[in-house]
Amino acid sequence: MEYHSSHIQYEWYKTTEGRQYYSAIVRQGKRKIYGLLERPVFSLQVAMETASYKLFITGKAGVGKSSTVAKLTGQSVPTTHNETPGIVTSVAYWPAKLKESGKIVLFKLQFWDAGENAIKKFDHILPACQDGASAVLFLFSFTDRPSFEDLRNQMTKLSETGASFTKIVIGTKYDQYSHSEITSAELQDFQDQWQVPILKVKNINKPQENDLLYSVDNFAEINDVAPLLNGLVESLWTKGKVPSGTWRESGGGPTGRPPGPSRTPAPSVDDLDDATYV
Ligand SMILES: Nc1nc2c(ncn2[C@@H]2O[C@H](COP(=O)(O)OP(=O)(O)OP(=O)(O)O)[C@@H](O)[C@H]2O)c(=O)[nH]1
Ligand SMILES: [Mg+2]
Repeated sequence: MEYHSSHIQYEWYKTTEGRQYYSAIVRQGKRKIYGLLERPVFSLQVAMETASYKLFITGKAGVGKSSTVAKLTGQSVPTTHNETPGIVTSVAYWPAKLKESGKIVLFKLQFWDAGENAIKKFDHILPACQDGASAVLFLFSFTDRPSFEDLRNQMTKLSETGASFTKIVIGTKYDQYSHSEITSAELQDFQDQWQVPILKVKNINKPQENDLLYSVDNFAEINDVAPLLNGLVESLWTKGKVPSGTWRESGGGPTGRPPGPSRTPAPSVDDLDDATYV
């Protein structure tokens, strides 16, 4: 999951210190669900920076956008495809410890999920999702080769609008990788060419026989989702820290646009510099 040098301590969630923080966002083995205006309450008397991101999820119908958001926010994953009729926003909080400074940052991830058919049907949906977004999550499915082949088009098209989003790619249905026609060499080529990590997700609900495990291990879900969320916040934080213009797509990516401050809106849309005392 780690890509190049990492800024996040990937194993921190397993430590005693980390668990003190993660215990604020779980209850009986499941993550707490937060409304847009809610935030976790930590019992520790520490200053913590909050880094907020608006993330727009895109990808063709049925690729697993709503399922991925459910997984990332701790909600139960839909087992059937119910087309998302408009825009659904939801929030995940994720504390992470930075490697270099040892600082603990509370990541607030606000996901904007719109059904692919709703985007085609209603003109206002796409601009609403893109407006003020820090990053776009491009989803493809490991069981749908055309969804992978179309990534290049989608990413080029978005870059041509002049918008300065961080780009992150997530492959869904990784649990069915044995049925995938996408080779690991192709994934590697794509990562190298676009200089973006490809995160992988298995949007499956916990098996019934694990109920007992979840009821006795308060961190069962944290353990399950930590590699994905750490990978995501790593990409967001890293892109935000790269000086404007030094990060660019190589190969098939668009290169015509001059580098400039608008290149890097991340890491935060609003309150990165807030010192939040909790
Ligand atoms: N096995 C498996 N199934 C998945 C995974 N992710 C999504 N699915 C299934 O794929 C189907 C479609 O998922 P959705 O999340 O509703 O798709 P969507 O991209 O939101 O679709 P639209 O809202 O129509 O644009 C559902 O039946 C999910 O259960 C995964 O990682 N593994
Ligand atoms: Mg959906």
